[in-house]
Amino acid sequence: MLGISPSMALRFEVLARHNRARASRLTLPHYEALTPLFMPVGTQGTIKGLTNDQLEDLDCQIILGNTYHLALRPGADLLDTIGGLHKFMNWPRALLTDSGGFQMVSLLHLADITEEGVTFQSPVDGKPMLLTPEDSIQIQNKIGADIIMALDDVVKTTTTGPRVEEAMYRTLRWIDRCIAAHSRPHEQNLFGIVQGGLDPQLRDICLEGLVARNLPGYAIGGLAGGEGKDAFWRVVAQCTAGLPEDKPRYVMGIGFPLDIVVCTALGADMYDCVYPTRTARFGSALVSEGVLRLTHAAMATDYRPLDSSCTCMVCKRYTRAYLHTLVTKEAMGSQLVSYHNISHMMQLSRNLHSSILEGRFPEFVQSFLQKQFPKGD
Ligand code: PRF
Ligand code: ZN
Repeated sequence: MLGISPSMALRFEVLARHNRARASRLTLPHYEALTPLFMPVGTQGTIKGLTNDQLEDLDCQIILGNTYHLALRPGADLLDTIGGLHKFMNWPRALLTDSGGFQMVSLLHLADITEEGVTFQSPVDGKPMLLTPEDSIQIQNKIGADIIMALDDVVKTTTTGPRVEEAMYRTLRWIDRCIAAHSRPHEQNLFGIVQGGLDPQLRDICLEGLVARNLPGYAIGGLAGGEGKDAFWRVVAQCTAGLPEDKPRYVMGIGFPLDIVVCTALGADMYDCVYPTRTARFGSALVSEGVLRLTHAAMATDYRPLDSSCTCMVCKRYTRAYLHTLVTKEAMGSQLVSYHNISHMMQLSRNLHSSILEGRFPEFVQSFLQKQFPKGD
């Protein structure tokens, strides 16, 4: 055991390492999770197309909710009254909620950020509304997730100039408002989010500021927004190097298997993305070789399973040809491909964990890359 966090709501034990990669046990109030870990996203308190039983069968350990969506429906006070989102959706394992600002800015083009908070037009009645760091934390305290995220000022990674610096300093000012507003530090873990765009100096200032606050965990934000892979990996490498060894590190919005493998090699532990379920609804299955387009005409007469190396319920029972006739037409098509895709992501998480634990991480990465990029493609 290389490190145990002093926080009462979280214990983080690094079980094994290979260079910067770690295999860990993350003990949260509702679940003991193993990392590296992909966390499926359920904005409205549901992972689209999957039941809680299926999520448990698939070994999902932490699932995501979103403050902005849950505050609109069913509403924070209703969740508070019935004892939180765990009870409302009857999910016994861990939950994580994002703070809402990023979703508002990326979903609502009318959102605007000021020092006070994020202002936006209500999608219900069009009235202007404001989400402050205090509001976000208060709502997340009512939702009751195991991990809650600070409200951050996020700019697109392709943004340059003084706006990037402003957003980073504002994120640092807001973290203190979030910490002060957090009323349940012994039941819920507040993670800070490192911003600073692609600028190493800004990232360093943010890292230093957040690490000084001694939070139970840290996220790396502001990535996966259209920047090049080299820039993305450079920022992740800088952030993981600057974050404490004995705290979990979460790269937000990352869901391509290749990115998860690379970020894990760089020392990250947790990931989330809508990609596996969203791409399923558009007819794409994640397989060992990459992505299988089920809408392709050739699939109509392909009687193999989605992935011959997958042992999931969908691969045991259904053919590509059958799924080809369902996808993009029948709800069941999206549901079955989502099931397989989440199974694929959880299998990837387990493979990363066990290969680090068993001292064969380089071999795992090599075989992963060989399948995805055969013969130097
Ligand atoms: N901040 C928050 N949520 C996020 C991100 C972020 O930077 C990203 C990465 N762009 C995904 N989700 N709060
Ligand atoms: Zn499968």
